[in-house]
Amino acid sequence: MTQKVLVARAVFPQVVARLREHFDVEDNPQDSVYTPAELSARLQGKAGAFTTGSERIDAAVLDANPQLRAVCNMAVGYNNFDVPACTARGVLCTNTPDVLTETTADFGFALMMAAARRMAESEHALRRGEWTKWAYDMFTGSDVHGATLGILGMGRIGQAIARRGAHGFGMPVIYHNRSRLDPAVEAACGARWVDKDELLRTADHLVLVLPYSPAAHHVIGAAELARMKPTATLTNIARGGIVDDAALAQALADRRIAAAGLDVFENEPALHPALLTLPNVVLTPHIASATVATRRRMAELAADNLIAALGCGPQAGRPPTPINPEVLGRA
Ligand code: 8YV
Repeated sequence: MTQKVLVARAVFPQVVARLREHFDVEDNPQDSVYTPAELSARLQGKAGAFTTGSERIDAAVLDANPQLRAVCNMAVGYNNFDVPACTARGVLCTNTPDVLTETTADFGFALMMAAARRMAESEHALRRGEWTKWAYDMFTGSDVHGATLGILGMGRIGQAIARRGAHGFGMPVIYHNRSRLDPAVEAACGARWVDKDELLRTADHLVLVLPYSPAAHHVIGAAELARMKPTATLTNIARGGIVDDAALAQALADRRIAAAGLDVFENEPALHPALLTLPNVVLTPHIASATVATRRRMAELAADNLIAALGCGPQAGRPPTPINPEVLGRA
């Protein structure tokens, strides 16, 4: 009998059509955002799910759906999966690394530059008709070239941002990560490991690229913001929850740091109301991976994973990017 799968959100019709070649697909062309209870109900009878990074797959969902074999995110982040709970039940989890690295790094760099050079703030003023004359101090920001770039979290995307800074903009690059990179990789990125305190105190532009985990919750809060330079910028393209948004809004209001660029938020799509009123923050709606080509590559890779994980297609049993490969081959 054909296996059933759920596509939890609207995605490229061509990708849904590919899944239909292998599975009985319940898709979501209306793009409803399911509550946890709705998600669990829609997973009834499904062997697999194509998810997009925000659908929580935890012990309760798994126990209500013991037939589930694979959950495949169209996202590199996978904090929506309780991976140990999935592994304990033999459920394969997959994500979409690599295909979005350069696109996401481009966006992180652009957001950092937009914050440093006050692009959103000045554009809003222009649209309000406030540009009446040139002034020597009109929207003066801080330089990016030659400034010290700090990166917290030095995985694939962090390294891609480091390369842009070091090789494109002549920036000294410092980073902090639980583990130091291999010296050859450090050299290729032009980056130097420092402890977190030095990172906070030294960076002119700090970019957050670490994965979310409970241990990463509020790693940037009031105490950390207080250690940054008053001229510094903070950019977050990682996950909401890594930054204490209320503390950041206060630091921006008090000009304890100069500016921020935020693509992710604690309770997105809701924002901390203070952020919306502040001039010195550039706000974007979680779009760092959003180019047509990259979103298509992410969707195709998530589909490749789902097809292979459920024993179909040319890579049957060998999904390309498993998170918990130890479940593969279990009966
Ligand atoms: C996604 C992301 O757009 O890949 C990630 O982890 O945050 C973004 O690229 C988002 O998760 C929805 O798929």
